[in-house]
Amino acid sequence: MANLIIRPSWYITENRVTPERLFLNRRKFLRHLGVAGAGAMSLAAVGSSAAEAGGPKTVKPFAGGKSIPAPRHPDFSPDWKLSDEEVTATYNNFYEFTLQKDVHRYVGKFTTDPWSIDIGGLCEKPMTVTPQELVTEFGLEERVYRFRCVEAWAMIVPWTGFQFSKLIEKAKPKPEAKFIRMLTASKPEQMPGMARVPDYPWPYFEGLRMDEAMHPLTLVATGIYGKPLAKQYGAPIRLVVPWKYGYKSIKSIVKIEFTDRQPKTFWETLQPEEYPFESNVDPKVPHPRWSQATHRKIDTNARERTLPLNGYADYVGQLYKRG
Ligand SMILES: Nc1nc2c(c(=O)[nH]1)N[C@H]1C(S)=C(S)[C@@H](COP(=O)(O)O)O[C@H]1N2
Ligand SMILES: [Mo]
Repeated sequence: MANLIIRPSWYITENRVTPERLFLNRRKFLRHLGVAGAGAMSLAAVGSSAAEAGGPKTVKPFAGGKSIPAPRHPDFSPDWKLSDEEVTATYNNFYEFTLQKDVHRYVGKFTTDPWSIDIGGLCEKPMTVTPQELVTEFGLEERVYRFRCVEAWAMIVPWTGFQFSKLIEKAKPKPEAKFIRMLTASKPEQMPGMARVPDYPWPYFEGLRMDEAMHPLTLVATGIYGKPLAKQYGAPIRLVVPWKYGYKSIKSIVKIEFTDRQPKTFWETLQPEEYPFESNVDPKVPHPRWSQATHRKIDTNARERTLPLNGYADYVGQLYKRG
């Protein structure tokens, strides 16, 4: 067994996902994605769903969706069956619009263009950027991730985006910066849910430890199912942290701040025992009001066992080893 390579359970070897001829284009892909020199762990190979439809395509800037579908990253794209797209687009959590799941009915007035994101706090290069600028600079890739809400439902979806680490490195955080705080847009006149729960501490805010934010799995998404994010998913730009409960994946981000202290979060402010800062998916730790041992797939209603760290334990487990 000594030479058996242990892979994360969601890992799939490249020859299972990449048609033979794409191996030849590998170098080209790596070059135009700007990932050629990057770490072996996450960027061993880059295939392309676009390429399967007729040769490699350049990653174009964010422009009403012309940039996507983006090349699929096989290291992050196991052959799991995707959740039904119509179900995931009509079963969302976005409390700024409604406390129910039919968020798509309430997003009509929400404008996501123009959009800008303020990056500041403890960093050398504070800046204001647009989603378009970020996508132009970092490129886009597609990744298939599990997603697990604290309410015990789950889905598997293909996100389009870039690693959060790229954006963090661009801002050059100072050594004292140990955490990142993020903020959702506050547009009460366009977000009918805000007025319905005036006691909530709007705007929605979340946070991560710096090492969590820098982890290769942590994605900034601008698209889903090969299309720009529909508004109910958190257009134009949101976070995806697949080993944590869904509420950590903050939507429609307008601000990113580097801090030296663990920031408060929206849900922690409301109910600290139920929604602590870390909020890693853990089937053994029940929510005070329900079990987290299993979840329901939102499209098929299938019950499945929930995995530690949502199935990403081999990958991110080392972040939580006490030393
Ligand atoms: N700004 C904001 N971000 C948010 C939420 C929210 O209400 N407001 N809900 C969170 C929760 S609880 C979940 S489960 C996910 C849902 O993402 P989805 O609708 O794309 O599936 O978004 C998270 N991000
Ligand atoms: Mo959630």
